[in-house]
Amino acid sequence: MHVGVLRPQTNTFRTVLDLSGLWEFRLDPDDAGAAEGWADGIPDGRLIAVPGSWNEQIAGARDALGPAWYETSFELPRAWPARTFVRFGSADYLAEVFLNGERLGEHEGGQLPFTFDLGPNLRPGLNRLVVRVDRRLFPDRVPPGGLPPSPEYGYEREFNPRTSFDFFPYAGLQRAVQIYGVPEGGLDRIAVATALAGRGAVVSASVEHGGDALRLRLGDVVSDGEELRLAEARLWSPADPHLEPLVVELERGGEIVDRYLLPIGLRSVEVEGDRLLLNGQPLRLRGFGRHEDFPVSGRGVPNAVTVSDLELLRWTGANSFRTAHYPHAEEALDLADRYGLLVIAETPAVGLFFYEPGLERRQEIALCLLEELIERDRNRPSVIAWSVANEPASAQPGAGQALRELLERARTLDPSRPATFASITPDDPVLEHCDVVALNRYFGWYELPGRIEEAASRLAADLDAIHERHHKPILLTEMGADAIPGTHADPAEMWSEEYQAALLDELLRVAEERPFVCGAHVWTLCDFKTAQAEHRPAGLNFKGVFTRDRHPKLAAWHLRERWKS
Ligand code: BDP
Repeated sequence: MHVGVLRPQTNTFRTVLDLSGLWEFRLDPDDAGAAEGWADGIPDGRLIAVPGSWNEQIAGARDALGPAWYETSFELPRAWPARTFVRFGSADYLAEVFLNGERLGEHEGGQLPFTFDLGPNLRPGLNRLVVRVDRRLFPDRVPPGGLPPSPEYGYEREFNPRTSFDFFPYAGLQRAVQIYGVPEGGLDRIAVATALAGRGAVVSASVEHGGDALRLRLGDVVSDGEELRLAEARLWSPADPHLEPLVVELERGGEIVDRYLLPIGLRSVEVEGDRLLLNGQPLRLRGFGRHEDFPVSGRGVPNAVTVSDLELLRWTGANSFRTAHYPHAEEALDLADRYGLLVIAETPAVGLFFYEPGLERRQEIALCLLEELIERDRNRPSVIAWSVANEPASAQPGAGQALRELLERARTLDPSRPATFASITPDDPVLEHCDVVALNRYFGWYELPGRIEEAASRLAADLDAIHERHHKPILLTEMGADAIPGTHADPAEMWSEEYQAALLDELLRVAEERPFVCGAHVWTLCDFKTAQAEHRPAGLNFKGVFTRDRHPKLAAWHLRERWKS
């Protein structure tokens, strides 16, 4: 398997064939498919849309977590580049891939792309691609699951299916599957670093390739080699999200043999004392934690939903979001780059706990997924920080070492961005290892339910104490209240739209009054599906300020009023 090869694009040297459409599909609840030879073709399949989760497409399959098998076939056109790969945008959770009956390999972890070289197994004419996807919940997976609720496992609520996280474990091929062709010895990996220098900027591209000379172009500026200097730089920022089309060209024997177009943004992110700076100016993030979730398509949200979500986010006046609790579709980040939205990019490591079973393996996978995320998103100006985990059980013995390892790995792989994790642990001992302190706080909901004023004072005291101790910028990564759409109460009462709006008003005021709070994210943009639990009416988390079908609740209007004016 290849990680980190370039996202496919079509140009004179490269070609993409998108396999989105209807595939053959069959659930395999007895896990008998491998022994019965389904890798060579699925008997008695039915049709399913790819991309998309299988849980709501297939009647009765809501809680089926696999394994399940997918099959399609494709034929390459005559004019096709020398080397051929398949790329899966996201297979949740474990995918085993077969081409014409030959096993190409497997990939573990949802929401991150992976590729296989099809070379030796390709045939003229039709090629059959079969994928086995397994989304069962086990303690040694990331995120973990399959355990009874217990403080040791970091989760005390009973869900069915047994997730140790608060979102539905949608399964399947949830993003595009693409066949793509690239030239022999072409560009393989591009990692761009930008540094501002006076009025100008230096763009350095670290490139893996099989050619003998490299050329970078940015508009009229051309440079041979891996570095390009701009005398005047127009910076990327939320106010002016200016993207520069960096063209990387590869030469061999005096001829251009490959080319890649990468839109980049010139900007800097730094932590200075208790401030988070973008291009030297203090940032105040306002926005949301966002899930990828929609009826029927599940976690495989169509691009139309991605566009609409980011439109809604901008409608409220937000300037940022966190990709909770896993990497979001590349199209979401394309939009963020274009619109100047600031992104905290999170790995799939939600619900980490630091006891057996599965301890060592979870850590290995978490490190691996972090690496894959950074590889995928490192060239994006919108991404301003890495979140290596959400709500790990950071008070447990061993947590400090494991989380430090994740944070340090992020900084080693990418020294240009702060690293953090979203913490729920009171007096979290690991915060000192984060560049920015990120806090999830549920005052006024799980703690101090129904008590808006006390919730605001508690938040104020908590923020001041943490600032006093750590002297770092603090980002509130989550706060909120469930509001069942259409539920009203005066005086405001839990579960009503009034309560959600009033609580957010108060908590945001507390955050805004503190200059060391570099931002606040409301949990969450839209209502989303969860596994079944006594605290999740209708199998939904209602903390969205928009409904699951994307209509504004009262809180959305309040936020718009606050953030737009
Ligand atoms: C936080 C989690 C988030 C949940 C939220 C909630 O980070 O995934 O959805 O609580 O309970 O603790 O609504």
